[in-house]
Amino acid sequence: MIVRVVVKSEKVPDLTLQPLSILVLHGPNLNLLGQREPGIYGSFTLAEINHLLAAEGLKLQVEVYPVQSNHEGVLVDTIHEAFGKHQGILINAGAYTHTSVALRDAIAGVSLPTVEVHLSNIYRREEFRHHSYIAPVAIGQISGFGVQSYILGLHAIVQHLRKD
Ligand code: CA2
Repeated sequence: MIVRVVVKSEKVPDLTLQPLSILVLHGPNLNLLGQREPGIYGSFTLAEINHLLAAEGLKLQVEVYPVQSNHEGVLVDTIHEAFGKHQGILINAGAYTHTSVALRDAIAGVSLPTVEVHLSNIYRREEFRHHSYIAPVAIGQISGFGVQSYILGLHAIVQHLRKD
């Protein structure tokens, strides 16, 4: 599912800043956010999270390009297509975090800086969520801050890409 979110700013843009496009990848079941399990994942819907990211992107002068899929192969294809199109990836791979060598290889294959995010603190949950196949190929991981994990992750990737 591809959602285009347009937010307008009245701030004067800083023309010295490098224009950036960030792929935001949401993995399986994250389309259910806001409808079930608010105790674990909060009450924001995925559309609201994408809207918040677009608004934050506007402040940072970056375009965010959100994609959600429940299919591992679609996520792999989207990562491949990101090469040459986006400068970085913000990913919540959902349950594929803990299972997918294919996603890990795709991220390693495109060599795009990637930040892994999770709404919940995966280390405070079941043992099987403590291991991430993504973490070794990501520049960093943010876990446990609800929707703020995404906002912090966006700042982290932009900071990484714009560092001198
Ligand atoms: O905390 C996270 O962001 C997770 O990536 C969420 C995944 C989970 O498998 C990871 O271990 C941690 C699950 C996303 C499922 O989202 C739902 C939302 C509402 C209702 C049911 C599932």
